[in-house]
Amino acid sequence: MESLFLKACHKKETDRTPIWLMRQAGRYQKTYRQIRSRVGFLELCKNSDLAAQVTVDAVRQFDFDAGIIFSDILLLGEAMGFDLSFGENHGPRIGNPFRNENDLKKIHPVDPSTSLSFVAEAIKKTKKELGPKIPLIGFAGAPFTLASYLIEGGSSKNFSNTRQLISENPRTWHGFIDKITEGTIDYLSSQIEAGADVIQLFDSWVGNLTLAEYTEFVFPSLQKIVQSLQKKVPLIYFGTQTYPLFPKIKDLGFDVVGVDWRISLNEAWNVLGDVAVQGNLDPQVLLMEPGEVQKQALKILESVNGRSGYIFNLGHGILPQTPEDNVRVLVQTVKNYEK
Ligand code: 1CP
Repeated sequence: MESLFLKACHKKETDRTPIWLMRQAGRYQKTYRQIRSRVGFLELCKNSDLAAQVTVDAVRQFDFDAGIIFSDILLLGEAMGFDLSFGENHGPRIGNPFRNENDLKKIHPVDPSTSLSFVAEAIKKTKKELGPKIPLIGFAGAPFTLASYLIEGGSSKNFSNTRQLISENPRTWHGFIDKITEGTIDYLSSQIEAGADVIQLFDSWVGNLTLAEYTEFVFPSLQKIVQSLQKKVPLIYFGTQTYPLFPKIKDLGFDVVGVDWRISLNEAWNVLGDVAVQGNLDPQVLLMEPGEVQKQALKILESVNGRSGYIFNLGHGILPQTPEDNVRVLVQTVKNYEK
């Protein structure tokens, strides 16, 4: 029988709302921090036994309706020849950021069966552990968001180097994003082959672009990805601050679109039309009293008003300081809510 989560991706009716959370396997969890005290982050991603364990731990400890494979969007960048590191307490660093046309020649073609084989292995192991009832989400960064890390050399506030490349050297930008897109399609295909039931594309920072920039410099790469993977498994597109881009996002044909907390689900549906939607609890709410967590979750569920094609999630990743018990309260609230 099809799981609740897959039914919701397909906009079918469900008895209750499915729930999983972004960054559900991570630093807010005691068991995760214990593993990370022994093993570096990249080492953890590349050890398929441990990556599977971390994925499954989150599902079991909190009773989520879906798992997401433990990995990171930057690993594809590493497979393309970028020098990736994660220091303690800081995000990704790229030792050889993308600068100009010359760097295009240095990019390695991606063969996921060799340079990223640990991801497919982790997916197979995780699927075996989770069994047929809990679907597993595979993922990659969307081309713009991955490119932004590879150009900026790490996290960024204003994406100034990336936007400069786009505006001053569009040919090089297109050359770069085309290579990322090709690698992403092969990488995601290998995840589907290994057993991923759904694919989520993370475009976390694309909301920094104008609609015109998005349309000309990002949209075609997403179209290619959707066209290549569509109909194999449901595809979810996640971004933040993307409301102004919704009129274009709508045309891409993703099965599910992520919504952050800056707009309501009904405002999102009004623009997106008849598509499944995922979101949109503010991750900050999980730092509040359990009663407030419950109240805010119910407010969202009531606004959905039983509409099919809704997946409960946060508007962005769970914050590391989130109390585990609040996550349990949230899951119970969503599961007990009668549509
Ligand atoms: O010290 C640690 O343990 C590292 C913290 C961490 C974790 C737990 C990083 C570094 N990545 C991850 C795992 C991860 N990353 C997952 C699987 C876990 C899960 O969701 O359950 C996923 C799906 C990602 C995806 C990811 N990585 C995104 C897109 C989603 C989002 O949150 O916007 C992004 C932007 C990254 C980059 C990244 N990796 C890690 C950090 C701290 C960051 C963000 C840095 C920044 O803010 O720019």
